[in-house]
Amino acid sequence: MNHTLTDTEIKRSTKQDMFESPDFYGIDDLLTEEHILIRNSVRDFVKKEVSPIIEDCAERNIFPDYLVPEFGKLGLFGPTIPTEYNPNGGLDYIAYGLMMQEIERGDSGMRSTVSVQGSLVMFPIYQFGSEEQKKKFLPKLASGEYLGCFGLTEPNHGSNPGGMETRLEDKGDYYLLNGAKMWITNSPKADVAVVWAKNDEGRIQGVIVERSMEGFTTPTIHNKWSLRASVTGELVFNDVKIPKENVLPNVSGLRGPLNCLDSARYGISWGAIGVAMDCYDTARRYALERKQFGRPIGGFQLIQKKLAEMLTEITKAQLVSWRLGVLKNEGKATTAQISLAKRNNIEIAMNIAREARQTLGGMGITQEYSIMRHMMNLESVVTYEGTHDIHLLILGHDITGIQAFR
Ligand code: TGC
Ligand code: FAD
Repeated sequence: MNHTLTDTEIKRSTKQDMFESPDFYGIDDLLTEEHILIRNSVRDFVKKEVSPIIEDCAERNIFPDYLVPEFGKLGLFGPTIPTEYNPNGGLDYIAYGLMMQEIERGDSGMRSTVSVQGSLVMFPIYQFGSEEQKKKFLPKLASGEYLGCFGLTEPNHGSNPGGMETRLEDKGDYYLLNGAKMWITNSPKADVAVVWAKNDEGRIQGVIVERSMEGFTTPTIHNKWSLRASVTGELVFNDVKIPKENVLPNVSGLRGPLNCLDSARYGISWGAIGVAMDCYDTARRYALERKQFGRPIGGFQLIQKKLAEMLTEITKAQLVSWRLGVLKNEGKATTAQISLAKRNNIEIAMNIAREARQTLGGMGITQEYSIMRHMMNLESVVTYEGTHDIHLLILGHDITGIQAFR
């Protein structure tokens, strides 16, 4: 990746990140030593490298791209992919979830970069790619030498990706790609894009588009109030010649991209817990320090109600994601179960962020604290990877057997 930033160009805060995670039901006892080690190493990294720079990045709308190889060194990219293709891989889905929890505790935009790279770029190449594609792309994506993006959403097709208009025409020796994708995380910086397009028969196929291909551009989307430390853009294909060896050979149909989304949505369910924990921890500390009417506000029943309800919802969400991780490890997690976890955990994170912000009074709207940034980020998280209502409809379909999408 072509880095445009160094860490010296970003203002580092000297404020220490004191985060401590709540573990009210002893969930740590359900984890292995390796899980805890991984969780703690990502937590330490976030405290040292993300928390000090993230407010400045979010304020100035800067993607700290110099962190991408650092994420690679930490093993955040594609941790469940076998070590044959990812030297840091071979881990289970609980380890992956804990990584997403910790990185999103720092910032949802950082988790976006990581989950797109791992679940939406490396996963489809690993799951549906040829041996040559796996060897060519996976090690570079795992190390962060390459940054990837995932192109499914189009200007006219968001919740309904099956209606996509991007076309892949067979020209004999090669394919020709035409169309556009919208709202693509990482796209302006990406070296490779996994793109979903319809072939001559109208079937959806996945292709690996490389930065150097003529006719391929990635304009940045500006003026976001959310995920400001993440970079989002378009993918525009104007007669892009795609070599036949860049088509993912082992999948066709919407199940290709939706299968990748299952993995990314699972990670988001853990990431949302990270955000909720950060907001709760900030509110708890503040409530013990801030005095009004001659005593800490944490002594007032209404503040205690907020904190007690936050802890209750975090604990329930932790149990949901942990159990879902076990089901994923056993290959049993269903799309509807994943929808329940993504939907629930983002909703509780949004509620907790709002209550935590109010606990801080006026200070809650400042950059001194992470809560307002998290609140703004969650507006994207509740929208991407399937909106809140789409996940409700996936659950409704599962419960009744009746599709209510159309
Ligand atoms: P439907 O008819 O239900 O299904 C079409 C085909 O797909 C199969 N299928 C799945 N396969 C694997 N995994 C799943 N989760 C699957 N869900 C469905 C299904 O069996 C069928 O197969 P076949 O062989 O019969 O064709 O599809 P539909 O067109 O009715 O749509 C269903 C719906 C609305 C649930 C789906 O399209 C959907 O999930 N929409 C939301 C779109 C979405 O989530 N987009 C995300 C874009 S990527 C993104 O946001 C990245 S942000 C990353 C970040 O920054 O973190
Ligand atoms: P629409 O589909 O137009 O939905 C608008 C509203 O209508 C929503 O409330 C929705 O719930 C509702 N709605 C739609 N259909 C129905 C229905 N059948 N019944 C009831 N209500 C319905 N996409 C990618 O492919 N790759 C990425 O990397 C990526 N990154 C993103 C990053 C950010 C910051 C954001 C904001 C989005 C990103 N997306 C990405 C796109 C994201 O997945 C879409 O925004 C999302 O799927 C919703 O699509 P839409 O925005 O077109 O909304």
